[in-house]
Amino acid sequence: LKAADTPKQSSKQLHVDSKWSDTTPFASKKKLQSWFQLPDGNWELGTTLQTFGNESLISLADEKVLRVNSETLVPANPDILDGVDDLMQLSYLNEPSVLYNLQYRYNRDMIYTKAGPVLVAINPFKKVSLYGNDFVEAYKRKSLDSPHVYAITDTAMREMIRDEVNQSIIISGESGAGKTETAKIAMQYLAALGGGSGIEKEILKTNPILEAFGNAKTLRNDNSSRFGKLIEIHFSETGKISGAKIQTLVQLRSFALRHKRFRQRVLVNSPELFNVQREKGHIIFFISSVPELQHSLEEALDIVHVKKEDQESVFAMLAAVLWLGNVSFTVVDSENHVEPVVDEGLTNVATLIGCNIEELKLALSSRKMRVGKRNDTIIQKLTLAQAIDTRDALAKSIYSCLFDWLVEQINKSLAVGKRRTGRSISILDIYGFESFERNSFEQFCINYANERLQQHFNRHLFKLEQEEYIQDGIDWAKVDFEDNQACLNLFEKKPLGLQSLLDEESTFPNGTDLSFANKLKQHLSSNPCFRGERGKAFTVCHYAGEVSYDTTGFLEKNRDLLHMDSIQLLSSCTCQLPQAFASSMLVQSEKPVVGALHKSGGADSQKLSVTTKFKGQLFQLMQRLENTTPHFIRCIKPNNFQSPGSYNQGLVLQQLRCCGVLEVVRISRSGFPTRMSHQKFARRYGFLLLDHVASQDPLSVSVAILHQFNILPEMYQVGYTKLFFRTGQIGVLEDTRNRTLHGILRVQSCFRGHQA
Ligand code: AOV
Ligand code: MG
Repeated sequence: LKAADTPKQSSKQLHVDSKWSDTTPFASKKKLQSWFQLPDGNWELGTTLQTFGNESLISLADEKVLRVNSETLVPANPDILDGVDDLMQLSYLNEPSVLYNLQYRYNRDMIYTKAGPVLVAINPFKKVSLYGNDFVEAYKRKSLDSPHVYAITDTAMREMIRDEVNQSIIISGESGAGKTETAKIAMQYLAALGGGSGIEKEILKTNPILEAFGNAKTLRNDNSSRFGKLIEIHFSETGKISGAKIQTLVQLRSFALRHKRFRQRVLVNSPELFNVQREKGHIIFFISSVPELQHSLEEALDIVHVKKEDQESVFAMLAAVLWLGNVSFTVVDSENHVEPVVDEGLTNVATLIGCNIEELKLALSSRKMRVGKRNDTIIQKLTLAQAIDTRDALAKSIYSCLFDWLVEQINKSLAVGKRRTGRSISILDIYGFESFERNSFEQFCINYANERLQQHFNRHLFKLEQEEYIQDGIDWAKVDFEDNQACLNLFEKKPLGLQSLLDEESTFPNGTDLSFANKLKQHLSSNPCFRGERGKAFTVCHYAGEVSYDTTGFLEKNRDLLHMDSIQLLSSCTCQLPQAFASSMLVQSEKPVVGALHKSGGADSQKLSVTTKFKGQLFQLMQRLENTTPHFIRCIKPNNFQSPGSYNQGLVLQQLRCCGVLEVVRISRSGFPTRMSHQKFARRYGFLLLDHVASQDPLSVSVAILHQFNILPEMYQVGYTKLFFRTGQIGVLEDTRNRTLHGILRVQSCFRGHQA
């Protein structure tokens, strides 16, 4: 608090004043209060007892009195603003005030709050009674208008019909923050509003299917999606759902199937089989071990018209992937060459994919190579490490193909009919920005995607703000705005950007993670968003903060090689799915490259690099979003234990930064975030005028107030219908208003005392 804002009173008077504060309806118990940051990072409300020079004496809740530098104090909002349902209503839009407001609401099970155009959703980690038919009805009839996923979905629906423009609902947030649940809640609302044809039931059933195959149990979330998803829901002219289309973003999955002993033989219906645990910190898919879920999965597959026999094949492929993980090898010579052990695992894989057991053994333990001028084929035996990599690459490829195949089947079933209107609402559920102690290739891709989304978000907000200012005749040039284009350039620039350099290094036979890291330092060090670190690491300045990446494993993960031998094995299978997978793998391969490419000299299928594929899919996705009106939902995880009722300020703050909520606040702050109509302003503060104003129209009264209070011209703008203020300006007026009202009350009370 600036000294000028603080009424000069003795501590005795202050005591009297706070008593008043507690009993009068106009009271502002926090009028002398501000936020003080404790050493643990948490903020606490403190009362300023005295200010001298640049120091303040403050008392905290536990009656402790501290002498602090006044500049470290952050102003708190007046009481009347406790728990407002839009953060933009706060007079002081600082971090502790935002945190406090969200917590205030969260403690009362109000998990949704608006931050201007953005909906903030804090994961309750428990059932909250905010959903279901009654709520759907209430939002539909608009008898409820508190922030909610239903409300934002309703807006999207209305705007789609009113403006005839496609809409999108963009959900982001950390792992476990509630994105997938939120997406489902939005889908349920759409199904309730646009249902009728029956296709909405199919659409809702895509969730359990994709979750069964695309989710995994991780440290952060028991049901974590390992893929990004955009579902485009189409509507007929009458506003009924007519179909849908799903697009997924590369599954980012570290895959490590190691020697797990399964108790059961390959039986499609034995659920234990489909429960592979995490190992060495890597994540593997899992299908629930609960039989009912297995059953409901089959039911869901029925509903989206996956034929029974195809379902059998799906489970067979899944079992094959699992059994592959059980395949082990024995060393057969002094050069560490290996052969697969012929056991239950190996024979089951052969049976399940329909191949010859000898061919499977060969594919897992050797590599065909062409050598010499005559291109003679020789067979090279694999070492143990190579064989394990080959086995895991095969399992991973089959699994990825299986997932893509399922999405394709679902899309066929949900295909939009011929009489399409082209109107749609897309829901995007994407992994949010990640920053860990150690960040790898997965974070590199995820954070790049978020950087793109952030730009989309910024541009949209900027546009919205601009429209409102222009509508009210405000000088728009006074608002500054920062973009994250520089960081995107760092990733995307050709030939000297992070992605190009990674792809280039990945194709070099002698490229290593270290040589890649060195190349980055050599070419990018002048970029302000980049910093080389010691050894194999580098740091990127993202919009959400700095992230250091460890390049260990980057090249291998980016190459994602699969041997030609493995593809040939699949195409030789008698079962239909492996054959289809082999063809799609060949389509993906630009060209099968022979020899020389790889250190080991094997023939590998040179697929598009993962970075390139990821970027391609992301661009497609962004393109689809670009032509829509976006609505943003930011999911926040209040604690790391998936437990209800616990709110960790530091954790929430970090996410607010990462998901751009504080950026919204910043953008608004750089403009004129507080808006009040001429009428409201004149009504609220008019009584403070000392001089008579000739004209009583709201605009003249408003201007007179501004003059009387010496509000600096750069601190406000007068629009056609509203007054626009920089942050905090209204707070000053509110304080004076409150003080004056107290004064009046006190005089009245004294007067009454006299009379008595
Ligand atoms: P995510 O999608 O954001 O994580 P989920 O949507 O899977 O997170 O949510 C994680 C868990 O939080 C759920 O399984 C629920 O138990 C709980 N939860 C989330 N939202 C709600 C809600 N509105 N009401 C009650 N419980 C909720 V990840 O996919 O890991 O990035 O990769
Ligand atoms: Mg999810």
